[in-house]
Amino acid sequence: MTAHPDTAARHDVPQLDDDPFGPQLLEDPHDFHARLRDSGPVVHLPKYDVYALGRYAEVRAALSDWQRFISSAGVGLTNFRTETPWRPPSLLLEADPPHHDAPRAVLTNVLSMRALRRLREQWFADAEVLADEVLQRGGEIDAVSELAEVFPLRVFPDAVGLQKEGRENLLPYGSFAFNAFGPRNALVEAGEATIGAVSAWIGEQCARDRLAEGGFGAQIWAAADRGDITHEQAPLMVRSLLTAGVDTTVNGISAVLYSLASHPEQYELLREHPALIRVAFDEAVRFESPVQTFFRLADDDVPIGGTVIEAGSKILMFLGSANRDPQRWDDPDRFDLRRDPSGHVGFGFGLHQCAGQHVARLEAEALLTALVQRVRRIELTGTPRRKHNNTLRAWDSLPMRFLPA
Ligand code: HEM
Ligand code: OVM
Repeated sequence: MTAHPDTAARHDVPQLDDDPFGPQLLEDPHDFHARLRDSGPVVHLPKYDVYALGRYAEVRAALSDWQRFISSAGVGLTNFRTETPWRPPSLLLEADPPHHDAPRAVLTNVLSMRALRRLREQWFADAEVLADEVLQRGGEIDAVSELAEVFPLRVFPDAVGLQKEGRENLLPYGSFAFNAFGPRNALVEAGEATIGAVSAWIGEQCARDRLAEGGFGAQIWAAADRGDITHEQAPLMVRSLLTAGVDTTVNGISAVLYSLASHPEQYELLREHPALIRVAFDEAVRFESPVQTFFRLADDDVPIGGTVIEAGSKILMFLGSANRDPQRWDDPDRFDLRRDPSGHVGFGFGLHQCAGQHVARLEAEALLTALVQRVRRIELTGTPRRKHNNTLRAWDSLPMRFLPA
């Protein structure tokens, strides 16, 4: 199990005994992140025998160095070289060049800003309808179940070309997949009883004859017809959309709503300057980092920070910590629309940088545009509750009041 049997004997690497996947740190990781960054450029976590990167410079360097920090052994704790993954590996997320190249080129095209232009008008109209519905109900809602989950589920499955029936499987599938990047703790075990049926539904929807004409799914199959990818690859690429495309945006939208509700002066600034809407979403992705962590595997001995990460070791990159590294960001714990959040690693960086980031940004832009036009102020009316997930910084409930303009 250990890449280096003499783990405990190493004196050149700082160690932290914390469990980043335990309930305490999932509830609030920020103090741990600060200790991680302060301990050194690389820290050993004996609990899982992995190396941890918490500083912006090292996280970004690791994300950039796909030759030495590889993804094909899995980007979770499970080492695909020695353990069996819970499902066939992703052709995108869990692949290295050259295998990664063709699927990535196809998906980059299907989800490009240019390709999304045809969705913009409909998504903005859908957002207006939803915002009006919220206000008609009096504006007092749980922003998770009545807004952040509703909007992506109204627009994204239609854009993929999914049938209506069974869409309730999408959130549980994504939630399980993101938990499965962590250790097999209680969060994973809680999903195991139902994941078989949920996975079966997801698998069925990836077939060509299930996907409506013109959608992202059909476009992936069309790429196979052109020979850009094989027909065997197409269903697994559709599966990537169904895995990564919903829970991420739900928590991204939750993050920006929470950030604006808890920083009313920033919401006021946004209403005065709607041109800041896209900055607001990226600043929320930096500030909250809805995807907190991903792993790599060292394909070679890698010298880093005066020590050596041995070949075969797993490396845990803390995106959420890098995104609040005071060496990179002024006043990192402040949600501030006047800063330039670009360069954050909330969507990753380099070869594997989020293929769906334009989808996420368009969803958020549509929703925030509808809100700033209609809502004068967003208030928290109760205590927000986190939902623990091994990878996602998620919410169970965000009680809010939307005051009409
Ligand atoms: C990759 C975050 C939304 C599809 C990634 C990665 C991150 C990320 C951090 C990099 C993984 C790595 O380096 O190993 C997010 C966040 C989102 C979001 C924070 C929302 C706020 C989406 C959406 C889709 C999507 C909406 C699909 C429509 C993907 C895919 C990859 C990916 C397919 C793998 C790309 C590759 O390996 O080449 N995402 N994502 N994501 N994301 Fe997203
Ligand atoms: C995938 C994928 C990509 C990004 C994130 C993710 C569950 C999955 O290609 O299946 O998380």
